Amino acid sequence: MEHELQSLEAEARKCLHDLTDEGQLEEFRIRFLGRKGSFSTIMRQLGTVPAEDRPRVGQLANTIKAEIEKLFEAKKNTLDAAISGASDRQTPDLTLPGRVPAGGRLHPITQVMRETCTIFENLGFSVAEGPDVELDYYNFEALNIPAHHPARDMHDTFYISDSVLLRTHTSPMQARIMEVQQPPLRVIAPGKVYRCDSDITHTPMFHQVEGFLVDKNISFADLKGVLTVFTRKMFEKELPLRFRPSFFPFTEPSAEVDIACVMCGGSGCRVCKKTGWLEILGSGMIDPEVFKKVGYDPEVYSGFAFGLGIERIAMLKYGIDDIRLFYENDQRFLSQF
Ligand code: 2NL
Repeated sequence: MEHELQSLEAEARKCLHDLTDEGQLEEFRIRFLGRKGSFSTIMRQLGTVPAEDRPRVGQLANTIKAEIEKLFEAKKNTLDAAISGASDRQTPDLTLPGRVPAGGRLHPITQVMRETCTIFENLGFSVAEGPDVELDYYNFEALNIPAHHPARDMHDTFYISDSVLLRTHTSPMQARIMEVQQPPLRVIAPGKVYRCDSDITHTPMFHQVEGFLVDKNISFADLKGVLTVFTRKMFEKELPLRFRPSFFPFTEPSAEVDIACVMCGGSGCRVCKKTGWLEILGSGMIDPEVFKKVGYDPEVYSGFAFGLGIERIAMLKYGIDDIRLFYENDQRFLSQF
């Protein structure tokens, strides 16, 4: 019996050492330590051992069983640790669909702004940016709009002090450039402008690109050529154009430029108010008074200038009827561009 106990111990040790998963561990427990397991079976036979040997054999059986139980617990702990460690570094499931990262994109106004600048840069214009907070002088005086001139009313100006304001257009930058550079010049000034006005076609801040070209012998034909190229590139088709007489204090003669309605093609609809035309920008030949203020001789130089609203171009290009959509930052709107 002692011999049997010792070989059982050796076998249990070997099995415990070799087993590698929880299933085998459970099989081991049932086989050696369970109620019908090897140790229980031997213990039940203790009665057949001669009485004088019984205490010694019984003690040996208890010691061996306790030892195997201790080894069993230790093995169980190492297996548990190995399993929880393994679940932390499971191999990736390569059959799962990938997660699409949320991609950002440029705001539609930024897109149209950049597109506008690129078209003019390709025509040889350079880009100049200036301050949003301007002097009254450059915003009005230098552009032939003296104090109390009725044109000041049209601008709904935000004043910061008597002589400082938020620019109402980007032409002040162009007056600054003409002051310090001599013709020939081809410059556009993109940027934010501010007017105290708010409804479905006006926001208190919007974006403009204004441009001018000054050289000897510049005529209205040059203005028509440059603006025709611009509209055709921007709207990606050979749209009919119309130059309609207008008035700006800094240009003479002045013209507003219309394109055939992008919605109805010219037959008349709600968007073009049944006229068949959409106004897209203002332009004209630079007034000799502006040249005199910056020290150019109007007898030598002539030039044209224009100003366009980026929001207006974007609304026409994409068929948007409320300017405020650009500034609500609704992802459902923005993700369409
Ligand atoms: C409009 C009209 C215009 C200009 C802007 C300009 C600049 C200089 C000299 C003369 Cl430096 N003119 N800019 C000229 C005509 C029209 O804008 O309706 N803009 C949205």
